Amino acid sequence: LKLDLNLNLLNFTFSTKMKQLNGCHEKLEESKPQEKTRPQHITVAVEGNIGSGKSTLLKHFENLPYCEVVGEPLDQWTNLEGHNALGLLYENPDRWSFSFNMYAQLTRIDMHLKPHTLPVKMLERSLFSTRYCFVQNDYLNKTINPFEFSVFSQWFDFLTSSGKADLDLIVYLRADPSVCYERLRMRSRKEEAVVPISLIESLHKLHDDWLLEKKYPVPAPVLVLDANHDLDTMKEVYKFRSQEILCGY
Ligand code: D5M
Ligand code: MG
Repeated sequence: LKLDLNLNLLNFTFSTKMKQLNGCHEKLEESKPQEKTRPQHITVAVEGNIGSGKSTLLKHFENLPYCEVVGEPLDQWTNLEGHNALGLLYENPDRWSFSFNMYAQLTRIDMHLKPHTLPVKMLERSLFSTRYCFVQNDYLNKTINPFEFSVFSQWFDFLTSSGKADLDLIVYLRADPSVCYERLRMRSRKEEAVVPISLIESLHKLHDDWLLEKKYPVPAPVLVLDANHDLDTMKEVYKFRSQEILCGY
């Protein structure tokens, strides 16, 4: 009986030790560093006011071997079968805001649908800023009427509900309206000669409402970068923060 009890005790101690060891093993498994999982295809939208420096950021990243840049289709906006849509918009916003934005929306879904050839696709703005910044501004200013706003919004809902316009990250270049306005004047694009600072101020507020205050749906995490610095400093910022901007690439 004594031998039997001793054997049972030995058995119990052994199995308890084994359980403890297994537990340890499980804990070790848990603490093993996880394989980095990042999606094969990333889409980053660069958002920001007119003159916030989006093109400079895109230029910085466009030569990397794993990043392709899709710029705003200004050529299409200034020459649609001979019509200068952007020029008309700024000449007479009451008359042309709806037409311009319906066309802008078409060219934007085209940017979103462009197939990836490299792991990271970087867009200059998106369907979302057209809706939550530009069209929202037109609606508030009454350069788009409620009927036009409904038509635009139903197209927007249709285009974004497919999941084809999904984003992985929004990089928000945030600069003071006075800085943006100065840059806009320096680049002297002929269509923009009539842009008043009040438009830059309204767009600044709408970008903040959307991307900081989240007053409208924000489709991806937002990385906010202070874009008030001069060109050389901004290039240093992009170098220093490129991993964050490219979602780990
Ligand atoms: O410049 C893009 C130009 O196009 C600038 O003048 C603003 C204008 N733009 C862009 N999207 C819209 C929409 N949806 N409505 C009205 N105007 C627009 P950049 O500064 O390079 O973004
Ligand atoms: Mg630009």
